[in-house]
Amino acid sequence: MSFEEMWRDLAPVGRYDATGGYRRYTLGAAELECRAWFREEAAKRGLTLETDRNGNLWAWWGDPAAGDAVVTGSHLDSVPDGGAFDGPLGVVSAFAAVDLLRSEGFVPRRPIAVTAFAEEEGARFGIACLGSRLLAGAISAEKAAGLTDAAGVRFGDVMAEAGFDPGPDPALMAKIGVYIELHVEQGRGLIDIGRSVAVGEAIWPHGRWRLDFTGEANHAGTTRLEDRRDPMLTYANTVLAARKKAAQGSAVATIGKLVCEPNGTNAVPSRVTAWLDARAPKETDLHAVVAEIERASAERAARDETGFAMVNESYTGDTPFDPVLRDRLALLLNNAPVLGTGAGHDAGVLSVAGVPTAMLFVRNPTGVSHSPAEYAEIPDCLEGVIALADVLRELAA
Ligand code: HGY
Ligand code: MN
Ligand code: MN
Repeated sequence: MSFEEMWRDLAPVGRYDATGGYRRYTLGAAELECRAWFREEAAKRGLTLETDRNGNLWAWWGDPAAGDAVVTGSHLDSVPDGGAFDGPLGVVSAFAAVDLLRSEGFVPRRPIAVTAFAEEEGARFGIACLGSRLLAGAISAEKAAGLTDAAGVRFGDVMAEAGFDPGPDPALMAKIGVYIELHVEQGRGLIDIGRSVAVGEAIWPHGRWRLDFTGEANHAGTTRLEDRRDPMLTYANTVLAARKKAAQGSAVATIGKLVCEPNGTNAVPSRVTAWLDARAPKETDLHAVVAEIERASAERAARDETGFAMVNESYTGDTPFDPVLRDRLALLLNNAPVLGTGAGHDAGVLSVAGVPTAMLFVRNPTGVSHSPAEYAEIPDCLEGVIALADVLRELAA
């Protein structure tokens, strides 16, 4: 099966040996190599490659102008030190499913496209699913252009240099009849029910908030404790409050990224910037927990005489997948289990934009993701390819 050959080709690209994690950041060297890999795979199959204005990659089987396409894919970018499967499994499986259909002599009645969306993780420019949000008009080109990476480089400049002109693409959106995203399962579910493939139910409401803590830089040795305005103290309390409020409020909250300025061992910081990732099965719970975290932080900032501000950077409400499509695929796939997920996906963005969308999850024995330890067994991955081929055959016949 072509899956294993593609998997082997892609595995070393952007892998950071010291951690075993992947560092594939949009339009960085490793991700450009992933793009070259996608182009080669498309060319090998005689698929027509299209790179849209937002840097999303499309490999067409059939004439896209016919419309009502069956589109399937995922993303090739990673979180810092992410695993091998989150994203690439969906893209490799899509190419392998096309191979399987072709080996049977299947001729699709609708165009089929394999896709890879840009900046799904938001690891470089901070907003997840940036490529699909731009495509769907869910974020303005102006707002996206101003996003900056850790070095302060603007998304607008990087994209212009690469020859892209980010913005909504309603004509391309109109060509998508249905979108199917196969993805490695994130979280434990399938291993406990002894199945290798699940169908997606919905994506939890989730969002990202930037937290700005400001204080007064001072000497670590000569400044009395009572004279300090230390933003690190307020920040530290916010981390503890986030965990406590999430636990009390049926949500999850994570602070996994922070920037400390000036970041000196012997200096009380002047500013700490951190990012809150909060999610919950119920939208009302999510809003309540985020409000609680904001209140607790503001109270602590008053005590510490520091400044505190919280800015919502991205938000996705409750995102159910198309229920008719969901049930049709579950039935088709031998009564596959139907599982919700706390992970965001381009499929969620397209679903919110009105595209009938479904997800397939491939068993992850430990459930671990966004980590070098993320894995799926190859036999399960091959089951996923067969399931995806069954779905494409059903939808494009
Ligand atoms: O953050 C997420 O849920 C996804 O992996 N981008
Ligand atoms: Mn991810
Ligand atoms: Mn993903």
